[in-house]
Amino acid sequence: MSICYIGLGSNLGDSIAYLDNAVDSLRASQAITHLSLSHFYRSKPHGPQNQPDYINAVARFETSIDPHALLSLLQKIENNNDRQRNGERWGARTLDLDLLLYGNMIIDSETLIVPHPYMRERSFVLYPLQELAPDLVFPDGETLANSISRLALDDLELIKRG
Ligand code: A4P
Ligand code: MG
Repeated sequence: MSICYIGLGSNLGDSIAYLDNAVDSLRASQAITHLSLSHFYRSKPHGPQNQPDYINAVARFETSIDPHALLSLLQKIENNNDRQRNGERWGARTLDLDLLLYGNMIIDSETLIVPHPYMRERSFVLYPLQELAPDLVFPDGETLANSISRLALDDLELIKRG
């Protein structure tokens, strides 16, 4: 069993419903156990600005499938939630599932880079991650507390749900 963290994001359609759907699919998967979920946050798009605000969250779970099989599962869930790939990098999307961390592994293959290369620059990743794992240490030895201290909370807005 490995402990994994994924980032969930959406900025098209009913974003909260897409994130809820993704979590339901993960919980229903035989390959995944012990899932816990951060709060949802709203933020301005990083990258191209001509797109709607994002809703983001982070999930932690345990799995015994290998990282590339997990990536395939995440992409299947994206596709089942109306994800269209139009080739534009960092463009608007109904659902984006990024594999942030897989245990303590460092992976650099053609289809998968772990830890996710931009995660430490993104407040919409690190703040929800901190809710789930305040004492987390990255595979290179840096603590989450240290990387988060370099980041501004900037425009991150906690979403209150009923
Ligand atoms: N890939 C490599 N490593 C990974 C990984 N660790 N997790 C490959 C997931 N995928 C990984 O991804 C393109 C390819 O990356 C995949 O085929 C996979 O083999 P994609 O999801 O098709 O395309 P993308 O998401 O547009 O590209 P990318 O570079 O993954 O973008 P990001 O990093 O996902 O950024 N602003 C806010 N506020 N909130 C956001 O969530 N997200 C993005 C997208 C930009 N700005 C944002 C947000
Ligand atoms: Mg992505």
